[in-house]
Amino acid sequence: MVVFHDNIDRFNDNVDARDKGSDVFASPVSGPIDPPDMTDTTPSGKTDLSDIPDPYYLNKTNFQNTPDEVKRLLGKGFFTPYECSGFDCSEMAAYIEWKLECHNVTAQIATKDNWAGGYGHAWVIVPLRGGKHLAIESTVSAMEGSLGAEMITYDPEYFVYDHLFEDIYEASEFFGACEWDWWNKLKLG
Ligand SMILES: [Ca+2]
Repeated sequence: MVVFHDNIDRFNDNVDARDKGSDVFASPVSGPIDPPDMTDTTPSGKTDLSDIPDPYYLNKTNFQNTPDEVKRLLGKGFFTPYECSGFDCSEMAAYIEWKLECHNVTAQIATKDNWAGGYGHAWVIVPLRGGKHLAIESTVSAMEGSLGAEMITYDPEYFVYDHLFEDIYEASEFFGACEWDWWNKLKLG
């Protein structure tokens, strides 16, 4: 539990520290970590949502659905390095969707099965005031030496997706919580 909170704090280190006091997060279900069965992303048929911490979405300082406010929330990006099939695009997208929603910014998780080279991809879409949208490519800041890289994009390819999930529950119903469980994969050091 302590380690988990430490991880959350560390994750948010680049963000306004005034929010730290409200990082009350229920402990994830304890027990063995899910076996790394990430090569197959097809739904298993049975959906277990009990792995999602409850409560999941927290009430933090309100931000607005504007590019500037989203940028403030994103900060410099991820300190936790990208790890294929461990902490990758889906965990990052889920984390960003969680963070934005906790600050009252509506966000959705988009996925595409055949993004590039046949790989699946996940990212975040934020509806803005006035009907426009921005997309967040969460992986760009996690590559070595790219901390602070611009994650917000308006590239049209980010608005073509196979699925658009409103929240972690919808995304987990479809792909299983293990695809999104950033809360299990934050590492110290
Ligand atoms: Ca959402």
